[in-house]
Amino acid sequence: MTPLAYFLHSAGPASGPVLALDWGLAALCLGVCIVIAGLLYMALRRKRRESATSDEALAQANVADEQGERTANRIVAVGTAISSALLLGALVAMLRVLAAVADPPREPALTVTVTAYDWWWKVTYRTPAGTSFDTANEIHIPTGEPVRIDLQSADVVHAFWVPALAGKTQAIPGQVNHQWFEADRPGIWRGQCTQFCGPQHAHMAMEVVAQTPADFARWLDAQRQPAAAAPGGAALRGEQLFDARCSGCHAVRGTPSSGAQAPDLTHLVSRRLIAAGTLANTPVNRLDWVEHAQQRKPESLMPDIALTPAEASDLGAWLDTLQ
Ligand code: HEC
Ligand SMILES: [Cu+2]
Repeated sequence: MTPLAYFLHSAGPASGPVLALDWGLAALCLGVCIVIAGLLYMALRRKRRESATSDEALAQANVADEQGERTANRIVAVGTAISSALLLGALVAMLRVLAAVADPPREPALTVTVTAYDWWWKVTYRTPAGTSFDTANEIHIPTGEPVRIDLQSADVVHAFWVPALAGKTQAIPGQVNHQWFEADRPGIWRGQCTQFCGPQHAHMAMEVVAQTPADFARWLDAQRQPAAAAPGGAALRGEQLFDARCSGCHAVRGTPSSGAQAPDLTHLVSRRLIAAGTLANTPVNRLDWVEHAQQRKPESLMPDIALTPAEASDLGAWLDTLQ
Protein backbone atom coordinates (compact mmCIF):
# COMPACT_ATOMS: atom_id res chain seq x y z
CA MET A 1 0.00 0.00 0.00
CA THR A 2 1.21 3.50 -0.75
CA PRO A 3 1.34 6.06 2.07
CA LEU A 4 -1.71 7.76 0.53
CA ALA A 5 -3.67 4.55 0.81
CA TYR A 6 -2.79 4.25 4.50
CA PHE A 7 -4.27 7.66 5.03
CA LEU A 8 -7.48 7.22 3.04
CA HIS A 9 -8.49 3.73 4.06
CA SER A 10 -10.25 2.44 7.09
CA ALA A 11 -9.43 -0.97 8.51
CA GLY A 12 -11.71 -1.02 11.53
CA PRO A 13 -14.76 0.31 13.36
CA ALA A 14 -12.92 3.11 15.20
CA SER A 15 -11.85 4.75 11.93
CA GLY A 16 -14.70 3.89 9.51
CA PRO A 17 -17.15 6.57 10.72
CA VAL A 18 -14.31 9.13 10.86
CA LEU A 19 -13.36 8.41 7.25
CA ALA A 20 -16.99 8.70 6.13
CA LEU A 21 -17.20 12.05 7.95
CA ASP A 22 -13.97 13.18 6.24
CA TRP A 23 -15.36 12.45 2.79
CA GLY A 24 -18.71 14.05 3.66
CA LEU A 25 -17.06 17.26 4.89
CA ALA A 26 -14.71 17.30 1.89
CA ALA A 27 -17.70 17.00 -0.47
CA LEU A 28 -19.55 19.74 1.43
CA CYS A 29 -16.54 22.10 1.26
CA LEU A 30 -16.10 21.39 -2.43
CA GLY A 31 -19.81 22.05 -3.08
CA VAL A 32 -19.68 25.36 -1.18
CA CYS A 33 -16.54 26.41 -3.10
CA ILE A 34 -18.22 25.63 -6.43
CA VAL A 35 -21.41 27.55 -5.55
CA ILE A 36 -19.46 30.57 -4.32
CA ALA A 37 -17.20 30.54 -7.37
CA GLY A 38 -20.33 30.41 -9.57
CA LEU A 39 -21.97 33.35 -7.77
CA LEU A 40 -18.76 35.34 -7.97
CA TYR A 41 -18.53 34.65 -11.68
CA MET A 42 -22.14 35.80 -12.22
CA ALA A 43 -21.51 38.98 -10.23
CA LEU A 44 -18.43 39.80 -12.26
CA ARG A 45 -20.28 39.22 -15.54
CA ARG A 46 -23.23 41.46 -14.64
CA LYS A 47 -23.36 44.45 -16.90
CA ARG A 48 -22.86 47.75 -15.14
CA ARG A 49 -25.68 50.20 -15.65
CA GLU A 50 -24.67 53.01 -18.01
CA SER A 51 -24.49 56.30 -16.21
CA ALA A 52 -27.80 58.13 -16.34
CA THR A 53 -27.98 61.16 -18.61
CA SER A 54 -31.48 62.57 -18.04
CA ASP A 55 -33.56 63.20 -14.91
CA GLU A 56 -35.99 60.52 -16.00
CA ALA A 57 -33.26 57.98 -16.38
CA LEU A 58 -31.88 58.97 -12.97
CA ALA A 59 -35.27 58.40 -11.33
CA GLN A 60 -35.53 54.99 -12.98
CA ALA A 61 -32.08 54.14 -11.83
CA ASN A 62 -32.97 55.06 -8.22
CA VAL A 63 -36.00 52.77 -8.30
CA ALA A 64 -33.81 50.02 -9.73
CA ASP A 65 -31.27 50.63 -6.92
CA GLU A 66 -33.93 50.19 -4.25
CA GLN A 67 -35.14 47.00 -5.86
CA GLY A 68 -31.57 45.80 -6.16
CA GLU A 69 -30.97 46.45 -2.47
CA ARG A 70 -34.05 44.49 -1.48
CA THR A 71 -32.96 41.57 -3.66
CA ALA A 72 -29.45 41.75 -2.20
CA ASN A 73 -30.84 41.66 1.36
CA ARG A 74 -32.94 38.64 0.49
CA ILE A 75 -29.93 36.88 -1.01
CA VAL A 76 -27.88 37.58 2.14
CA ALA A 77 -30.67 36.26 4.38
CA VAL A 78 -31.18 33.11 2.31
CA GLY A 79 -27.40 32.56 2.04
CA THR A 80 -26.95 32.94 5.81
CA ALA A 81 -29.80 30.52 6.46
CA ILE A 82 -28.34 27.91 4.07
CA SER A 83 -24.80 28.25 5.52
CA SER A 84 -26.12 28.02 9.08
CA ALA A 85 -28.14 24.92 8.22
CA LEU A 86 -25.10 23.29 6.57
CA LEU A 87 -22.78 24.13 9.50
CA LEU A 88 -25.35 22.88 11.99
CA GLY A 89 -25.73 19.68 9.97
CA ALA A 90 -21.93 19.24 9.95
CA LEU A 91 -21.85 19.79 13.73
CA VAL A 92 -24.51 17.13 14.29
CA ALA A 93 -22.66 14.70 11.99
CA MET A 94 -19.39 15.30 13.88
CA LEU A 95 -21.00 14.80 17.30
CA ARG A 96 -22.60 11.58 16.08
CA VAL A 97 -19.25 10.28 14.80
CA LEU A 98 -17.53 11.27 18.06
CA ALA A 99 -20.15 9.35 20.01
CA ALA A 100 -19.92 6.36 17.65
CA VAL A 101 -16.15 5.94 18.09
CA ALA A 102 -15.83 7.03 21.74
CA ASP A 103 -16.08 3.57 23.27
CA PRO A 104 -15.24 0.08 22.03
CA PRO A 105 -18.21 -2.17 21.23
CA ARG A 106 -17.20 -4.44 24.12
CA GLU A 107 -14.61 -4.49 26.89
CA PRO A 108 -11.18 -4.97 25.23
CA ALA A 109 -9.50 -8.24 26.16
CA LEU A 110 -6.07 -6.79 25.40
CA THR A 111 -4.53 -3.60 26.75
CA VAL A 112 -1.21 -2.42 25.37
CA THR A 113 0.77 0.38 26.99
CA VAL A 114 2.51 2.64 24.50
CA THR A 115 5.11 5.07 25.81
CA ALA A 116 6.40 7.80 23.49
CA TYR A 117 10.09 8.68 23.69
CA ASP A 118 12.16 11.11 21.64
CA TRP A 119 11.93 9.55 18.88
CA TRP A 120 10.53 6.06 19.19
CA TRP A 121 7.69 4.11 20.82
CA LYS A 122 7.99 1.60 23.65
CA VAL A 123 5.24 -1.01 23.52
CA THR A 124 4.48 -2.93 26.72
CA TYR A 125 2.37 -6.10 26.92
CA ARG A 126 1.11 -7.52 30.17
CA THR A 127 0.67 -11.27 30.13
CA PRO A 128 -2.16 -13.07 31.94
CA ALA A 129 0.44 -14.41 34.38
CA GLY A 130 0.97 -10.84 35.58
CA THR A 131 4.40 -10.38 34.01
CA SER A 132 5.11 -7.91 31.24
CA PHE A 133 7.54 -7.44 28.39
CA ASP A 134 8.57 -4.56 26.16
CA THR A 135 9.08 -4.28 22.45
CA ALA A 136 9.47 -1.23 20.20
CA ASN A 137 7.77 0.54 17.31
CA GLU A 138 5.63 -2.46 16.36
CA ILE A 139 2.25 -3.14 17.94
CA HIS A 140 0.82 -6.58 17.28
CA ILE A 141 -2.90 -7.07 17.77
CA PRO A 142 -5.38 -9.87 17.07
CA THR A 143 -8.00 -9.16 14.37
CA GLY A 144 -11.67 -8.81 15.28
CA GLU A 145 -10.91 -7.77 18.87
CA PRO A 146 -11.06 -4.27 20.31
CA VAL A 147 -7.68 -3.32 21.80
CA ARG A 148 -7.11 -0.61 24.37
CA ILE A 149 -4.03 1.58 24.13
CA ASP A 150 -2.83 3.25 27.35
CA LEU A 151 -0.77 6.12 26.05
CA GLN A 152 1.92 7.96 27.95
CA SER A 153 5.05 9.99 27.29
CA ALA A 154 8.51 9.75 28.82
CA ASP A 155 9.61 13.24 27.82
CA VAL A 156 7.66 15.80 25.77
CA VAL A 157 4.19 15.89 24.21
CA HIS A 158 3.80 13.46 21.32
CA ALA A 159 0.69 12.24 19.51
CA PHE A 160 -0.17 8.71 18.46
CA TRP A 161 -1.97 8.32 15.15
CA VAL A 162 -2.65 5.24 13.05
CA PRO A 163 -5.06 6.74 10.48
CA ALA A 164 -6.36 3.42 9.15
CA LEU A 165 -7.43 2.35 12.65
CA ALA A 166 -8.40 5.40 14.71
CA GLY A 167 -8.11 9.14 15.25
CA LYS A 168 -5.10 10.61 16.97
CA THR A 169 -4.50 10.90 20.71
CA GLN A 170 -1.95 13.05 22.53
CA ALA A 171 0.76 11.44 24.65
CA ILE A 172 1.32 13.85 27.53
CA PRO A 173 4.01 13.53 30.24
CA GLY A 174 2.57 12.65 33.64
CA GLN A 175 -0.78 11.51 32.26
CA VAL A 176 -2.23 8.32 30.78
CA ASN A 177 -4.55 8.86 27.81
CA HIS A 178 -6.66 6.11 26.32
CA GLN A 179 -7.50 5.06 22.83
CA TRP A 180 -9.03 1.94 21.37
CA PHE A 181 -9.06 0.38 17.94
CA GLU A 182 -9.89 -2.84 16.21
CA ALA A 183 -8.61 -4.28 12.92
CA ASP A 184 -11.15 -6.01 10.65
CA ARG A 185 -8.52 -8.03 8.82
CA PRO A 186 -4.87 -9.05 9.02
CA GLY A 187 -2.52 -6.38 7.73
CA ILE A 188 0.13 -3.82 8.58
CA TRP A 189 -0.86 -0.20 9.15
CA ARG A 190 1.59 2.61 9.58
CA GLY A 191 1.27 5.15 12.36
CA GLN A 192 3.13 8.34 13.00
CA CYS A 193 3.81 10.84 15.76
CA THR A 194 1.65 13.84 14.89
CA GLN A 195 2.74 16.36 17.49
CA PHE A 196 6.00 18.14 16.71
CA CYS A 197 8.46 16.81 19.30
CA GLY A 198 11.93 17.77 18.09
CA PRO A 199 14.40 17.26 15.23
CA GLN A 200 13.48 13.64 14.49
CA HIS A 201 9.71 13.99 14.82
CA ALA A 202 9.31 12.95 11.16
CA HIS A 203 11.22 9.72 11.87
CA MET A 204 8.96 8.68 14.70
CA ALA A 205 6.74 6.16 12.97
CA MET A 206 5.40 2.81 14.14
CA GLU A 207 3.45 -0.07 12.65
CA VAL A 208 0.39 -1.91 13.84
CA VAL A 209 0.51 -5.54 12.75
CA ALA A 210 -2.92 -7.19 12.88
CA GLN A 211 -2.81 -10.98 12.93
CA THR A 212 -5.37 -13.74 13.18
CA PRO A 213 -5.91 -14.62 16.86
CA ALA A 214 -3.91 -17.85 16.42
CA ASP A 215 -0.94 -16.05 14.81
CA PHE A 216 -1.12 -13.36 17.46
CA ALA A 217 -1.05 -15.95 20.25
CA ARG A 218 2.05 -17.51 18.68
CA TRP A 219 3.71 -14.10 18.38
CA LEU A 220 2.90 -13.27 22.02
CA ASP A 221 4.28 -16.58 23.18
CA ALA A 222 7.55 -16.11 21.27
CA GLN A 223 7.99 -12.50 22.39
CA ARG A 224 7.65 -13.20 26.06
CA GLN A 225 10.54 -15.66 26.00
CA PRO A 226 13.97 -14.32 26.93
CA ALA A 227 16.67 -14.25 24.25
CA ALA A 228 18.21 -17.61 23.39
CA ALA A 229 21.66 -18.12 24.92
CA ALA A 230 24.48 -17.12 22.56
CA PRO A 231 25.72 -20.29 20.83
CA GLY A 232 29.38 -19.40 21.49
CA GLY A 233 32.19 -18.12 19.24
CA ALA A 234 31.49 -14.84 17.45
CA ALA A 235 27.95 -14.53 18.86
CA LEU A 236 29.22 -14.93 22.43
CA ARG A 237 31.89 -12.28 21.87
CA GLY A 238 29.14 -10.09 20.40
CA GLU A 239 27.04 -10.53 23.52
CA GLN A 240 30.00 -9.54 25.70
CA LEU A 241 30.46 -6.43 23.57
CA PHE A 242 26.77 -5.64 24.02
CA ASP A 243 27.03 -6.08 27.80
CA ALA A 244 29.99 -3.70 27.89
CA ARG A 245 28.85 -1.01 25.48
CA CYS A 246 25.10 -1.11 24.89
CA SER A 247 23.43 -2.52 27.98
CA GLY A 248 23.36 0.79 29.86
CA CYS A 249 20.68 1.95 27.45
CA HIS A 250 19.24 -1.26 25.94
CA ALA A 251 17.82 -4.39 27.52
CA VAL A 252 17.96 -7.91 26.15
CA ARG A 253 16.00 -10.21 28.42
CA GLY A 254 18.12 -13.18 29.45
CA THR A 255 21.31 -11.08 29.73
CA PRO A 256 22.34 -8.89 32.68
CA SER A 257 21.37 -5.74 30.74
CA SER A 258 18.63 -3.56 32.17
CA GLY A 259 18.60 -0.35 30.12
CA ALA A 260 15.09 1.03 29.80
CA GLN A 261 15.67 4.30 27.94
CA ALA A 262 16.15 2.64 24.55
CA PRO A 263 14.28 -0.04 22.55
CA ASP A 264 14.25 -3.53 24.06
CA LEU A 265 16.32 -5.67 21.69
CA THR A 266 15.34 -9.15 22.96
CA HIS A 267 13.55 -10.07 19.71
CA LEU A 268 15.05 -7.37 17.52
CA VAL A 269 15.18 -9.55 14.38
CA SER A 270 11.43 -10.20 14.51
CA ARG A 271 10.66 -6.56 13.74
CA ARG A 272 10.18 -5.27 10.18
CA LEU A 273 11.79 -1.86 10.65
CA ILE A 274 14.28 -0.26 13.01
CA ALA A 275 14.75 3.22 14.46
CA ALA A 276 11.00 3.96 14.43
CA GLY A 277 10.38 3.21 10.77
CA THR A 278 13.63 4.76 9.52
CA LEU A 279 15.39 1.65 8.10
CA ALA A 280 14.43 -1.83 6.94
CA ASN A 281 15.56 -4.36 9.53
CA THR A 282 18.32 -6.20 7.65
CA PRO A 283 21.68 -7.44 9.03
CA VAL A 284 23.51 -4.74 7.03
CA ASN A 285 21.19 -1.94 8.19
CA ARG A 286 21.42 -3.08 11.82
CA LEU A 287 25.21 -2.67 11.84
CA ASP A 288 25.01 0.47 9.74
CA TRP A 289 22.64 1.93 12.34
CA VAL A 290 24.90 0.99 15.26
CA GLU A 291 27.91 2.67 13.63
CA HIS A 292 26.13 5.63 11.99
CA ALA A 293 22.96 6.35 13.95
CA GLN A 294 23.80 10.05 13.93
CA GLN A 295 23.83 10.13 10.13
CA ARG A 296 20.70 8.03 9.68
CA LYS A 297 18.77 9.94 12.32
CA PRO A 298 20.71 13.07 13.36
CA GLU A 299 20.37 14.05 17.03
CA SER A 300 18.68 10.76 17.91
CA LEU A 301 19.56 9.61 21.42
CA MET A 302 21.59 6.67 20.10
CA PRO A 303 25.25 7.66 19.68
CA ASP A 304 27.46 6.44 16.81
CA ILE A 305 29.34 3.42 18.18
CA ALA A 306 32.82 2.94 16.71
CA LEU A 307 33.52 -0.73 16.02
CA THR A 308 36.55 -2.48 14.56
CA PRO A 309 35.69 -4.83 11.65
CA ALA A 310 36.13 -7.80 14.00
CA GLU A 311 33.85 -6.25 16.63
CA ALA A 312 31.27 -5.41 13.99
CA SER A 313 31.17 -8.99 12.76
CA ASP A 314 30.91 -10.36 16.33
CA LEU A 315 28.14 -7.93 17.23
CA GLY A 316 26.36 -8.70 13.95
CA ALA A 317 26.53 -12.43 14.66
CA TRP A 318 24.95 -11.90 18.06
CA LEU A 319 22.25 -9.44 16.91
CA ASP A 320 21.27 -12.04 14.26
CA THR A 321 20.46 -14.51 17.06
CA LEU A 322 17.87 -12.12 18.61
CA GLN A 323 15.04 -13.76 16.66
C1 HEC B 1 23.23 6.17 25.06
C2 HEC B 1 22.24 5.13 24.91
C3 HEC B 1 22.48 4.07 23.84
C4 HEC B 1 23.58 3.27 23.66
C5 HEC B 1 24.88 3.25 24.45
C6 HEC B 1 23.26 2.39 22.57
N1 HEC B 1 22.00 2.67 22.09
FE1 HEC B 1 21.04 1.73 20.58
N2 HEC B 1 19.48 3.01 20.74
C7 HEC B 1 19.38 4.01 21.66
C8 HEC B 1 18.18 4.75 21.41
C9 HEC B 1 17.67 5.94 22.20
C10 HEC B 1 17.55 4.16 20.30
C11 HEC B 1 16.28 4.61 19.62
C12 HEC B 1 16.67 5.58 18.56
C13 HEC B 1 15.55 6.09 17.73
O1 HEC B 1 14.86 5.27 17.07
O2 HEC B 1 15.36 7.31 17.69
C14 HEC B 1 18.41 3.06 19.90
C15 HEC B 1 18.12 2.19 18.85
C16 HEC B 1 18.85 1.04 18.57
C17 HEC B 1 18.47 0.04 17.62
C18 HEC B 1 17.18 0.03 16.81
C19 HEC B 1 16.13 -0.75 17.58
C20 HEC B 1 14.75 -0.69 16.99
O3 HEC B 1 14.03 -1.69 17.10
O4 HEC B 1 14.37 0.34 16.44
C21 HEC B 1 19.44 -0.91 17.63
C22 HEC B 1 19.49 -2.19 16.79
C23 HEC B 1 20.44 -0.50 18.57
N3 HEC B 1 20.06 0.71 19.13
C24 HEC B 1 21.58 -1.22 18.88
C25 HEC B 1 22.55 -0.79 19.76
C26 HEC B 1 23.78 -1.51 20.00
C27 HEC B 1 24.14 -2.84 19.38
C28 HEC B 1 24.50 -0.76 20.88
C29 HEC B 1 25.89 -1.04 21.41
C30 HEC B 1 26.91 -1.32 20.45
C31 HEC B 1 23.71 0.42 21.21
N4 HEC B 1 22.54 0.36 20.50
C32 HEC B 1 24.09 1.40 22.10
C33 HEC B 1 20.25 4.29 22.67
C34 HEC B 1 21.50 3.70 22.84
CU1 LIG C 1 6.57 13.87 17.26
